[in-house]
Amino acid sequence: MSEINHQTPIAAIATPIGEGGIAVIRISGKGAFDKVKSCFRGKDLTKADSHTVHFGKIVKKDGRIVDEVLATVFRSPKSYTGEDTVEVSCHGGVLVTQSVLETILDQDVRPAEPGEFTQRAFLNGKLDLDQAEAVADLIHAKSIKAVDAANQQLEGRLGQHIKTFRQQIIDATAMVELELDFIEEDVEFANKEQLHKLLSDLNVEIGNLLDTYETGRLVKDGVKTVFIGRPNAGKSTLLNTLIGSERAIVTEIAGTTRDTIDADWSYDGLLFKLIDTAGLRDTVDIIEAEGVKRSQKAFEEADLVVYLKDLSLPFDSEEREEIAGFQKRASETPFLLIGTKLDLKNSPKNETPKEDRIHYDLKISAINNTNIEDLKKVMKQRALENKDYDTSSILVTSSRHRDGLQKARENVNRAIHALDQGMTGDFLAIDLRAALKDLGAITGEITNEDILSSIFSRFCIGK
Ligand SMILES: Nc1nc2c(ncn2[C@@H]2O[C@H](COP(=O)(O)OP(=O)(O)OP(=O)(O)O)[C@@H](O)[C@H]2O)c(=O)[nH]1
Ligand SMILES: [Mg+2]
Repeated sequence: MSEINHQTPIAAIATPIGEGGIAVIRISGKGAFDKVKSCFRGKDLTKADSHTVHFGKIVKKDGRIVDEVLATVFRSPKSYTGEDTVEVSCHGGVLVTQSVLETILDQDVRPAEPGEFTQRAFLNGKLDLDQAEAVADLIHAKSIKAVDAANQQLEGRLGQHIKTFRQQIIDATAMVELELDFIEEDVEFANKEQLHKLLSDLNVEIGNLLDTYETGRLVKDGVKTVFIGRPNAGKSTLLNTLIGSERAIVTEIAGTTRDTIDADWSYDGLLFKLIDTAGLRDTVDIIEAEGVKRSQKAFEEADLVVYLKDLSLPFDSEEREEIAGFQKRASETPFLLIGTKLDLKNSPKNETPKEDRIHYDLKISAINNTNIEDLKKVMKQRALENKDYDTSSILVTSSRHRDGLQKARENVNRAIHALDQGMTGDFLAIDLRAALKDLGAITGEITNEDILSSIFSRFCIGK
């Protein structure tokens, strides 16, 4: 554990603003106990043991009582930030909470910036940078799988991998330096093969971790799923069926949905960001045309495209081509072709003509709830297709971590190349040192103000 740096005291409301049973105000920093003591009528908090709770009253300078509270004392270094910390639990009204905070701030305490408590925890060595980021991920998580992934990172599982990689690079550097010591005598790498193997293995291991990013991204951010198809195909009806509420307007008029409509939907622990779009067709209506443009943009960014085709109607001239285009691109953007209104299709007068036979991934009726459960399964399967997905394995979920790993791998590859080319050890050492830096940036062993402020500004105030 690094030495605790006791900074000026800061305070913030740590619970959401709103009415609730209780709210918590957190105070951390140098002299935190003294500061709270000056407005707390109850036990002398400067004398209280760590991890003890004390009943008392928060009082203004003029003696007016603001609220009855419980104050929990955490003595440095055994606190979230590593500093002396008090958590004041007061009644959870908006005004009362604000008044308690203001009374504490009146004691020469500064309001905390977003994420400042966690930033102090990081600076005091309580958390690695990737663990601090996991705290934000955990708070923002919108699905159980995202919670799992954040918890793994918070436990330090990613950090462990990175530390192992760093150690391997340090070992490789030691071999290179051994060679450098003998450079005058023109000694070849005695253990060139061993070094080569070490670096190649490392290259593969970093690659394996990098491969988890595609899944990690989907787990953390959700699967951007775009419903497209002709007007009236049943896109909005399906969105409403999945989320179980009438989010999108449904009518029998083709061209009902004009703008893209988003809705979050969780299935089997995975978040889907559903996007209902304006039906694709040529139109002279300016508003509808803008909607069609937005639909096109939505599917360019999609993680999963679900094309809905009304089974009761024949294909129009361009529809088959359009579908074939999506199918061709399916290795880049997973695609599902779903036949809709199966209930109508089943009636004899709506028999599909033979030439319209095409392979559907599934046929559904949103109105009769036919095959909707299968559709949910298929959506999840297709979204995570070809992606190693094992809940127990560590996932890289952040683009910052992916970038760091990618750079490290490039530098390791450069070192391998230099070795193959018979270059001298000093060249290799440069590449290896660079790789070490790239990995160190992930866990925060090497960092700078810009990185820290961009990471901690994502946090809410009070965390
Ligand atoms: N019989 C039957 N009708 C359906 C089904 N799904 C949707 N419909 C009807 O089809 C019509 C169009 O449905 P929408 O969900 O608005 O279609 P859309 O694709 O969103 O249409 P636009 O917004 O115009 O692009 C409505 O009258 C729905 O009630 C279904 O499974 N069976
Ligand atoms: Mg619609």
